[in-house]
Amino acid sequence: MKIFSALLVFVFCLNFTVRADWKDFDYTWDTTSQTDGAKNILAAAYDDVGNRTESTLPVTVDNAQAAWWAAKDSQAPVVALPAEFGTPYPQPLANMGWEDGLFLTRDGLNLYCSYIPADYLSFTINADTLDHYYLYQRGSVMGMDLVTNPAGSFPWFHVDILYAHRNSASEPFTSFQLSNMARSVYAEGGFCAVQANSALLDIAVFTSNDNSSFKTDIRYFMNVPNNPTGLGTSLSAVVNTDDTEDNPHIERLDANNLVVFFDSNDRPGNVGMLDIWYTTSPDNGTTWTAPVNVSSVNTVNDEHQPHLYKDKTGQWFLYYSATHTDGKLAIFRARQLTPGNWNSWGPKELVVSAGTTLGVGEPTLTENGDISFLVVFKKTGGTAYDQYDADPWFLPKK
Ligand SMILES: [Ca+2]
Ligand SMILES: [Ca+2]
Ligand SMILES: [Ca+2]
Repeated sequence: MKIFSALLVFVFCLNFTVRADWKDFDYTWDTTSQTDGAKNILAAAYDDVGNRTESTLPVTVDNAQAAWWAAKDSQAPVVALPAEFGTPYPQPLANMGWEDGLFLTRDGLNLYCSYIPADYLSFTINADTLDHYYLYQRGSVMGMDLVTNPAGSFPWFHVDILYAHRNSASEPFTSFQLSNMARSVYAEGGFCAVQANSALLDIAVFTSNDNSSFKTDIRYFMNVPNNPTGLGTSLSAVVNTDDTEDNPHIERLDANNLVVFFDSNDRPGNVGMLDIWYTTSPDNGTTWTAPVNVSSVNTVNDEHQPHLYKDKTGQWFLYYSATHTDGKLAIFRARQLTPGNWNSWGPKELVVSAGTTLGVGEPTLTENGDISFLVVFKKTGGTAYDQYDADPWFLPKK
C-alpha cells in the first residue's frame, strides 16, 4: 500500500498504527492474530497541517490457506538436465483446487487442465465415499455444477476441463475458466489437441466416464475452436473398453495417419500397475488399430501420462511420468530408436524429479521445448482431508 503525502504520515490499519515519513513504505500484517473472514484494511494519512485522506482495501483472511502457500513456497522439484532447461516456477493461475491433466498447445498459448475443487489425493488415499466429498472440498468452484447428481449427494464429485489463453508466450497465464466441455455428473478430463492454426484445432482428444462402466474412455473432436463444446465422439470400440483408457496424447503424422498414446491401470496385457499403450489410425480417425502395450517403456511400476514430442531435428521423444528411485513420481523421456516404430524407445532419461515436493508429472511441451508440468505438494501438519495439492508449473528451455 503506497501513501503519498507531505512530510508526515500516520496509517491506521485495523488495530495497528504505523508512523512513516513521506516516502513509500511497506507493512507486514501477521493475520494469525485475526479470525478468518472478510476484513477491511483502512489506510488514513495526515499531514502536519491536519489534511486527511484515506483508502480502504477489502481482503479475506484465510490463515489455513496462507499456511498452504507458505508450505508450497518451501518445496521445489529438481531439474535433472540443467544444461537444457532453466529454473522451474509455479504458474500464477493455480488455486487450492486440484489442477491435473495438463496440456499446453504447441504454440504455448492455450492451457487446459482437469479440475476438481478438492484435495483429490486425500480423497483417493482415504478411499472415501462420495457422500463425504464435502469434507475434501477446497479451492474455487470455477462455476462447476456440484449440485446435479444421481445419488442425492451434495456436493457431487466429478471432474471438468478448465481452459486458459494468453496472447503471447512472454506473458503468464493469469486465470482458468470453466471450458465448454464441462458437463454435470460425469468426469471429463485429459484434454490434448493438434492445432490447425491459432484459432482452430485439427483434432482433439479427451476423456469421459459417461459410459456403462463409468471408467474413462477416449473421445475426440475434429476441426473445432480452442475451447470446443460438448462430448465429441467415442474414439473406437477397439480402443475404448470397459477397462480404463486415460490421459490420451494425439499426434498427426500426415494427412491420413494419426497416433494416440494413452495409459491404463487395468487393461489385460499390462506389464504392471499403470502402463502406456498406443493405437494408430491409417484413415484420419475413421478406424483405429488394436492398442499395443508400449513394452519398451513399461515396467511393473507406474508409467503413465504419455506426451510425444518431435524436436527440431525431427527426432521423436516420449515424455512420461514414472516412479523414480526415491519412490516418488518423476518426469522421464526416451528417444525413439526406429522411425515409425512407436514401441522402440531407448533408455529412459530423467528430466525432472520431485525434489522436496511429493511428486511431479503431466509433462506437456511447446514447439520451442518449454515444459508445463504438475507439482504435487504435501503440507506438514495437514488434516486427513486437507494435506495435498497439485499446481501447474513451468520449466523454460534454455
Ligand atoms: Ca492447486
Ligand atoms: Ca464433469
Ligand atoms: Ca507399469
